[in-house]
Amino acid sequence: MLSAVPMKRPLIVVLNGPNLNMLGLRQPDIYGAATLDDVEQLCLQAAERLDVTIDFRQTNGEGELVSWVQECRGRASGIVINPAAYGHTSIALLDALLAVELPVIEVHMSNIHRREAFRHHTYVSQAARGVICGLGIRGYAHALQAVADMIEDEG
Ligand code: CA2
Repeated sequence: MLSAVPMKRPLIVVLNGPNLNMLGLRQPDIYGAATLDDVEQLCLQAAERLDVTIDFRQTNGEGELVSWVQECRGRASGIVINPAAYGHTSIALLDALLAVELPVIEVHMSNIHRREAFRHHTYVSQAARGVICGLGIRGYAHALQAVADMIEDEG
């Protein structure tokens, strides 16, 4: 008799860049009142619905962010990243995301196109399958849905 073997859930790594640990503590007019812990809870709830596992992390260090992206190779099935200011400045982060060859969705809570001109361009977008901005913390849940769909579609 064949017994059902439970399928291993795909891993999606959710990466957060510099200063996002301050979420909810300063500038609620731009970023809202939710803290980064609230964002993690929202992502965990979305992950349950989507039947995926997430690894949710934040760092202020560019090198650490690059290393975490590199570690995704062979371990994760996709990446959701809010690179924060490094999105606008870091070619190193872009190179790491291109090298890892995984589906990437970039998230910004604010609508970066309605803000200062220096926020309109992001290097990370060149490695991303899609970019979500302006939807607040809900953008993370939409990004997880998009990556989960890509993993399912592409086997
Ligand atoms: O809208 C976003 O999610 C951003 O990635 C947030 C970054 C900003 O540099 C990007 O242009 C857009 C800033 C993250 C810092 O977040 C703070 C939150 C509260 C208080 C201070 C900073």
